Amino acid sequence: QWDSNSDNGEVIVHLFEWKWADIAAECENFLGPKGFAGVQTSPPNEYVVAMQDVVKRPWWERYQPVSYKIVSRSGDENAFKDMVQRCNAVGVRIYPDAVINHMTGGWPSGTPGVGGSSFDSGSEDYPGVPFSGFDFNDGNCNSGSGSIENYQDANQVRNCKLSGLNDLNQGTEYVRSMIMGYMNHLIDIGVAGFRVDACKHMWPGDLDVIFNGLNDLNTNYFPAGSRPMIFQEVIDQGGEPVTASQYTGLGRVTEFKYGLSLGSAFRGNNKLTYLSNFGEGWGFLPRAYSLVFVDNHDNQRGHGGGGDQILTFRTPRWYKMATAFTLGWPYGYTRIMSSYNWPQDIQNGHDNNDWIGPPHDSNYNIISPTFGADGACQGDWVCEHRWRQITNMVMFRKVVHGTDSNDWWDNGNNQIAFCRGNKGFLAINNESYDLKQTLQTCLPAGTYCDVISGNVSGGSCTGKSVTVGSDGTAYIEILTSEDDGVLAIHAQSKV
Ligand code: QV4
Ligand code: CA
Repeated sequence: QWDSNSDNGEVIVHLFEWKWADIAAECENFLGPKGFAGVQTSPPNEYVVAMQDVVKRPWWERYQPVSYKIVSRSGDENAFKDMVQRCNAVGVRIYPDAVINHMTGGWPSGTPGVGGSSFDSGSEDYPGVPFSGFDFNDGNCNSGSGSIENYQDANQVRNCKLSGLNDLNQGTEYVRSMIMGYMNHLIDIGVAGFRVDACKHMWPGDLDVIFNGLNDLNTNYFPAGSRPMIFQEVIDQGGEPVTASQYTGLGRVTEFKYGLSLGSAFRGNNKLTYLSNFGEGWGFLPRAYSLVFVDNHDNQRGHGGGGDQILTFRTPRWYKMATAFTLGWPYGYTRIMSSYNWPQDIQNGHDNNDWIGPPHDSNYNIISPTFGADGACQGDWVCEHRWRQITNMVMFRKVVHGTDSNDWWDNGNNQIAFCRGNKGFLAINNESYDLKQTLQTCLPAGTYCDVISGNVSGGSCTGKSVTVGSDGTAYIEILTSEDDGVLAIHAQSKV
């Protein structure tokens, strides 16, 4: 359950709020050829249609399930099946976001599900599953409000409502069977695993039963006996009784300390020289159990863990440097965020527009991404995964697969470089002055294209090139005047 079930590299892209038909096309046109292992999708199940006076169709409506029917603004079950088939066909796996801790928060009676199902949040009645009041944790929650009030109390964290969301009791056979039924339906369609939402708020023992009750993967796409990859969302920044390591025996766990530490370092609040042992040496989870990322859909908008250190597409230079380091560095299974832009309205450190949903038409239908001649997304789709500096580092990670880091160099401050076996070399300059050094690249002699400043095209480099001598050293330049403070070469960027 820790293995990705993909052999197309080691990077998952979170195509946040993308429609299934658009993901299918992206797998074929881009992700397969560029070495992406898979896609984390938004929750495919039915959720509440959130229409309030100001907050209309927020992205977070998808985290309030109404039923486990495969119907959403991303498409219906047939569209989902088509996406899974087409992505698997080009080696790109699908990992849906499974929201199984809870159902909706409080909504006026008559509020519909996006697929038309009715529900009543007050009586915890969800006929679309069906779930009734017997299936929720009200009797097991010891807080006054029924919501989580004290994160120092592990019982509250699991048995009380997260932000007022009706909290399912995964301790009963019936609730387990409905959740397993939903996840097995997706497994039988052909998914490779799941991002599991809010695992911190469910008992590890219950999750163990649920995950062990999942089917082996569909043998039309995977070897017999393949188990779903599980990556559990657990925000653990230390100081709480609920910890990430309580979940590592069940599957991979999100390592939120990673993006926070990296954001702090690239913002200049820590020295890059200290990244030489980034990973277990910093108290992070063992790399075999960790899922790492620079930002995610929550903390890029101030939700969840991370605060103001998190780097996002809004700080592009640092973001590309941190992403290049993440994809170049051997620690953890990597996920990159693919976002949409929205107009922030920061008041007292809080974005009042943090709820704004994906690009949509006048009927709130999500609009499809469109692409310019250079392959970049247009309009409000940001598509970080299509930024050359990020795309090419995804391929870097695929090329250096199986190697560790070696031959670390730094200037004692914010210039660093390291090799990946004899397959790749990465250098970063986050100083206010140029990097001009002869460094060990560990690569065989020859001329290599820098995949950050350009591509390999027709036997030549559209960006910078690096000439490696017979001793593996090369003259490396990263000028502060250049677009990006990174240089990367690898075995497949040789001309
Ligand atoms: C409001 C009040 C509550 C009140 C409740 C009463 O804030 O105090 O009790 O009304 O009904 C939305 C609104 C939120 C509202 C809630 C319930 O933003 O104001 O509560 O709905 O109606 C996303 C958003 C939340 C959103 C939620 C459900 O971030 O703002 O809440 O979806 O729509 C912790 C968890 C971690 C979690 C993180 C955000 O440990 O697991 O908080 N991250 C995951 C997802 C995240 C999602 C959820 C969990 C919930 O990544 O996107 O929250 O599924 O750290
Ligand atoms: Ca719970």
